[in-house]
Amino acid sequence: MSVFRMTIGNPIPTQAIIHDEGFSAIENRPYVHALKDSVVLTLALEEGAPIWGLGQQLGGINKRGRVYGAYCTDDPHHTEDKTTLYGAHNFFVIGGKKPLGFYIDFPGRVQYDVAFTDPDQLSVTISGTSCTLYEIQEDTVKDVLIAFRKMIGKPYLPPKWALGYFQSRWGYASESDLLGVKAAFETNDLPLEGIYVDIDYMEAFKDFTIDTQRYPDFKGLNEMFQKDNQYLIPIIDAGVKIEPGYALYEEGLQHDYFVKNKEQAPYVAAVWPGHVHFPDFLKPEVRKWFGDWYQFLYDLGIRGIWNDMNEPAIFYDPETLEKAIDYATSLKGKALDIHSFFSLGDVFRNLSNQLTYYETMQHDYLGQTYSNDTLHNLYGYYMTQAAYEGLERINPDQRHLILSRASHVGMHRYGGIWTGDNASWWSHLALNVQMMPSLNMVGFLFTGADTGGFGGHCSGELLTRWLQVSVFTPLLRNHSAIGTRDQEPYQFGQRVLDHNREIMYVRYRLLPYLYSTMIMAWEYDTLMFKPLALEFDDDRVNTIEDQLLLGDELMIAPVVLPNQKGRMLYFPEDMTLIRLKKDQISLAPVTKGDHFVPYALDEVVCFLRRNKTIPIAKACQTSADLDTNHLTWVLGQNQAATFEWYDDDGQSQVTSPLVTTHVTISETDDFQASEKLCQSIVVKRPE
Ligand code: MIG
Repeated sequence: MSVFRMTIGNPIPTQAIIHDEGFSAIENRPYVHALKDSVVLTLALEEGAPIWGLGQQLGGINKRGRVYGAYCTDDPHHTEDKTTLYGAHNFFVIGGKKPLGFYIDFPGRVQYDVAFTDPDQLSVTISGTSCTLYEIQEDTVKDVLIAFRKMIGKPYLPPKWALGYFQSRWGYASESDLLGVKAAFETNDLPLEGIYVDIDYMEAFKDFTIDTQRYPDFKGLNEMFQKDNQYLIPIIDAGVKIEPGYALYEEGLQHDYFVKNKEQAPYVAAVWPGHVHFPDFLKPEVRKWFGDWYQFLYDLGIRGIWNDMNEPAIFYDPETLEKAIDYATSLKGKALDIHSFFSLGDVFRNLSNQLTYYETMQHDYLGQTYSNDTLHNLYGYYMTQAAYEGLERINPDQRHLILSRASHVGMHRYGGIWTGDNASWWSHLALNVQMMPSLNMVGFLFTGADTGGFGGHCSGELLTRWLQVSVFTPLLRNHSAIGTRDQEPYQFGQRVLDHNREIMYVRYRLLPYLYSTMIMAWEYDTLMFKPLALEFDDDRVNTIEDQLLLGDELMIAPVVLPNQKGRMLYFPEDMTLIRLKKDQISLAPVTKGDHFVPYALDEVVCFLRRNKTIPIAKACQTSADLDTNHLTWVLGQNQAATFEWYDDDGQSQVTSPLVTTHVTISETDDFQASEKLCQSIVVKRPE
């Protein structure tokens, strides 16, 4: 592996890169321009060379033709003109004959102009004078991706049950709401692995408290779920409510654990609980303290958590709000011209997440003081490290479910991410597909989007089509915002319910395959979801943005538009079409080229590559009921194939090298069903 490292100035350490053995130090590169307040990279692009990477971003798999920013931002309106989301992932690869990878190790704001202003140039603006730059040279894009993943270390792995179907909704207001959801899944014969429990469970939005009015016996409630092998996953927010007598607040104050303002007093901002302080997660002792608090939830039986608002999101700070109110007051009784009228609205509309808040916040990091703005992207990362290590101290032998909204490269070692507050829009379904490979490239394997969309009102058809996508992503969570149309799979009438049931059960049928594939991607530092262009050397595949490879075996090509009966797609080689339902598997050969493939609402369609086989389980209610001793192995257009299969108890720590089983399936095995070119066979699991 050829990695070159260039240190500019005196960079702030981020712990993103943890393996740097054998790297060559370089002094300079002609594309690096150190300016007064920034470092700018200008990279010439070959015509048509694709750009991969950048992690969580709007836009395509190929990043060309757009601007992007890396600055963790809570913006729930992911419209096309936006440039920043919740994560900051400064890794990209320029494809073409001699692929080049770059990682910009810098925790502040970075902006990318990827062949937008100039079609032949990629420029990066780093908002600071110090950073570490890594340049990765390999023969293929795939090798660059592997090299980068080796540099950043193995991803966090969730327990197997985290890959079950989870329901969620902001606004489940009480114990009876949660029990009602559980019962409705049972009555409607739908599998359910658990519920993500949003801020409504807390007392006045205070972390590590339970509202006992609405949840009189949270522990007992959790036990009711647990006896059916279901899990509750409560949310934790970054801000700690300022409230005398509240233990978390008092301890934080007493030990000087909160982020300061410029006067060295704890910084005050407002989020859900009203006025809050932010734990300074950049300090190890604060991570230890806050991490230990997860014990409160653990003792209630909780085995997974969900960290939110950790960009950190700020609704307003009291001083800025005061100024806004003063401004409004100064206009009182005046006849407003159009400018003052609009500025009045803007003053309030723009109160959230202002740059000045982050400039005011002061961290104590590695013995130095930094304003949050200069290392903004590390905050959620270290909050999630605190959660991971806290749970690890409580139970080192088990994996826990850990999900975070904000992220940075390096955080992938401590938790997964969901893609934040998307909307119930068809375009966001397409975006979900496009984002998966890029998230894998920067180390996130346990990831997925809010199925059905978070904001806005979902239609039955959109939810069904979305389930057909999420059925393949490790995180499968139907989540929606308070005030939007109810979005549980049974809220759209009998027909939609019947469709959703088929698909949700298929998730469990695919679980042995998905679990193995995720952990294999962990072991080999590869992508679980790959753009087709990484595997096929064919001009057509370079432009495909709505089909992906999943593991080494499957291609997926979901329907992401309304009112469709199927879709056109391109087969880069002969494949086997697999149609899956709760109790059916049907197979058909497809030849290389373009074909229209019917895709109904009550099935899951995927395509098996040549000389491959995958296991399909029987449908079941939760991952605990999964029967991996009786699997149907689907064999494609070949007489035999071998699958490298990983499985375990689903919760013990995974260690490398993996112990895997090579399962060889051939035509001569015990056939259960057979068609001319494709067979579905049942084999027993090898001893
Ligand atoms: O300001 O906890 O992204 O999943 O439902 C909104 C309420 C705060 C944002 C999260 C979303 C969650 C919501 N939270």
